[in-house]
Amino acid sequence: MRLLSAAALAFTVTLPMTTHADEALDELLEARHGFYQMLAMNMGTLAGMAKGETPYDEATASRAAANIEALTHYDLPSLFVEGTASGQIKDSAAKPEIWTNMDDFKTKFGGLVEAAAGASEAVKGGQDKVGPVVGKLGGACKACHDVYREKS
Ligand code: ASC
Repeated sequence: MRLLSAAALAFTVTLPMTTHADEALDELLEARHGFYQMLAMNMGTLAGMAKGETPYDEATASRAAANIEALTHYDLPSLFVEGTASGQIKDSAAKPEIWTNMDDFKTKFGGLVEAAAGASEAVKGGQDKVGPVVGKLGGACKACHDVYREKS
């Protein structure tokens, strides 16, 4: 009897559905998704103006571009912690290749940093200024997604 309850106790102790480590990784993934969501929202603002779907507004365009610039000053690669690749954690679209090519992954992010530099000024002066900025930013997004993001 005593033995049985010890076994039962061991069972409940060793079988929690999630561990602290899992929760930390889930939180990390949530932060990562939030980062991309903020990027996408601001990209959406610029893309809408570039396509003429929303009226050009210089202040709004410049603010969206400034937000993107600010986001690129965050150390995004630091959120790509081991154990958060697709297949390792739910809802991750990060290809495992990121971790075997971390230097290149960082270079790809550097491409976005470069594309975003000066964007808040570059979108000023008229609707025709937005398209080239969106093209540059979108190109940097795509260069990384083509190699390191799972197709959804
Ligand atoms: C966006 C967004 C992306 C990129 C990509 C560029 O606005 O959400 O993932 O641009 O579509 O090719």
